[in-house]
Amino acid sequence: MEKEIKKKKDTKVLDIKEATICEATAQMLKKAEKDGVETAFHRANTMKACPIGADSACCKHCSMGPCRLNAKDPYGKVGVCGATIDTIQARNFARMVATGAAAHTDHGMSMLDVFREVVNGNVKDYTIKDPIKLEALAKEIGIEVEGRETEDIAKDLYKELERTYTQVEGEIPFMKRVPEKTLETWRKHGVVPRGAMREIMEMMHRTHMGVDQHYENITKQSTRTALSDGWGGSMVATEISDILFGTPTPVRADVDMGCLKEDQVNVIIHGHEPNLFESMLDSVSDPTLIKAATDAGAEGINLVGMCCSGAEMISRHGIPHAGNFMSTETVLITGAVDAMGVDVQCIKQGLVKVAECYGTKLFTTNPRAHIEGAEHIEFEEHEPRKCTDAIVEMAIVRFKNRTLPVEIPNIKTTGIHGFSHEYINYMLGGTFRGSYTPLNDNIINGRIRGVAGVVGCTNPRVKQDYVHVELVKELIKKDVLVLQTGCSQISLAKAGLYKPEAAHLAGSGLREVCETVGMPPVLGVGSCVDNSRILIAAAEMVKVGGLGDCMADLPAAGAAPEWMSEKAISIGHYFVASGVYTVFGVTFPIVEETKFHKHLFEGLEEVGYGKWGFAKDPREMARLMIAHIDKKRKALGIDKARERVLMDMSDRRDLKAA
Ligand code: SF4
Ligand code: MSK
Repeated sequence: MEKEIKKKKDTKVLDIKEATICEATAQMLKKAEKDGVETAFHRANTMKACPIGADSACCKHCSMGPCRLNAKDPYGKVGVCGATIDTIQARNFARMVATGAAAHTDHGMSMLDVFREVVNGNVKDYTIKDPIKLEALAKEIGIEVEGRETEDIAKDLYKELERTYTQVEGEIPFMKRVPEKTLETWRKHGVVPRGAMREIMEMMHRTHMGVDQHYENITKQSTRTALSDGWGGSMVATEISDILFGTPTPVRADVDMGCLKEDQVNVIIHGHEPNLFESMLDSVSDPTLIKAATDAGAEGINLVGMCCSGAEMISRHGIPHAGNFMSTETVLITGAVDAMGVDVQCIKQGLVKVAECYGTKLFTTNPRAHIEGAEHIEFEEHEPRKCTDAIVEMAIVRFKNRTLPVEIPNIKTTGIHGFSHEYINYMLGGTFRGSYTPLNDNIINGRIRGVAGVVGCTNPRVKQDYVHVELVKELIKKDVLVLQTGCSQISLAKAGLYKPEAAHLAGSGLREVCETVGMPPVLGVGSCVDNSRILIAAAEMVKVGGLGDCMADLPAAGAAPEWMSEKAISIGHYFVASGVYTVFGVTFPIVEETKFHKHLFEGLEEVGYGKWGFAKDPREMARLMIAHIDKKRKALGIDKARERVLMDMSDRRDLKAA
């Protein structure tokens, strides 16, 4: 039964207009205040961020400390052991990279575990949905495929990809995808990743008290670790999920809280690993469970996604999506959610209390992630339906016993999602000559100014969705094609930019391309591990030719304007290491004008990588990104708009030479 909701009197008043531009979330925040329910928005409003922590000017790596340095006078003192501000910041940054990389690579390992069990015939509930991709991927990383059975190729693929984690010495398989000159830079600097387990282990060792105490050397290992995520664990997660569950193709889908249905049993899946959600899709389609729902008086079972679990499922199956990270508590305030199943990453502990207030059943499912106060039903891939059926059954019971009034914001937006890099290839080049050539041509002729990846979380320290939306609007207005993942994708989808008609918001060049191809100016490519799709797309642009020899030459930039997680730092750093100028918003965990700051924001670019940037304001962020894109256009000699010409490889080579 629902716990009695008591009004809290001590909450500092939250200015809802300043908290979010998501109307559904705002409506639910008003209801929360009426109901006396607290959310992360309220807690962020009353909890002042620790200024020393925000600057990363403290260290608690040993019990001689914790040591606090002064961000206003960074070289005025050192830690008890003598560690300088640069060592302390670089170590803290490195540990964020290591944790973020661990999260993505462990997610990828889970997908690989499922794949192995499917291939060995031990898991029957999942199958290989995309054997064409399996074969193409195997071939790409050097596995013989001619005349062989899919099962045999799959076994070899498993063994090969396992090296992404366990390889002690030598390069991991996906290094074969990296443009030659980019790989050369990494080899020169000694940062080509070995297996992620080794890189993360070494990173943790080197940041122990009294080990690596030179910020440049620490950053070198941060780079290697981040690359073992982006071109390793995350890429495995994306590719194996596509092979098992299908490679996304464009699909029309709804987003926002209006996806909930008052007269149906509403089940939300939130987290990251797609296997839980895929099994839930089977459960909600089971005639026995549908009958149980109708017997309980419901019109049916309504399955909805949130956060990155939702981003995976909207891309692959067009499953409706109720909202991003900062809406996961507020969606429960509707009273319409009968069960929420969660797995790993970005799951607020605060969900327990909100769920309790509205009688929503909250279930943890992953052995890695229990939450005190939530019921745990372990998800086991050998018998996945046991867990997901049980969640649906309990959701039906909750539906039957609903007592509190339900209030669902009548807001939802339709858009097109599911632009895998394979589909972008096909969309631009056609079935028989799928290629990124038309994209490169349109960049060379100036219709498209460049490409931006806008990704990452939402964060209650900034107005939810606002920075994402304003930044992307500004970029497309200036003819920059935007690729998106994760919570950022949902921000823009809610704002209506995933409709092809949103092309009218783009500059004339980008608009023309969008209208010709029939695509929106903003392409959603999936969840946060699917940032690997952006890496693959960028690598493909280099390989097609005409835009330089390495990823650092591309007129491209990245941003995570409302980031909050350590995974975002790992993502940011693997983009920087791959050659991309990457701008973060909210706050940056470094004291400005230190040597470490200079190293990340300038030094890395000087030796062939990309570089970090920071801006809070979306227009300033867009300005920085566009200035960088223009700088790269100039270096390529394509800074003047050209008439569209058909180019062959030798034209492209001439262009490079010019
Ligand atoms: Fe302080 Fe050094 Fe220990 Fe860190 S490692 S807590 S700086 S003494
Ligand atoms: S869920 S990491 S809040 S994108 Fe991937 Fe969203 Fe950021 Fe989590």
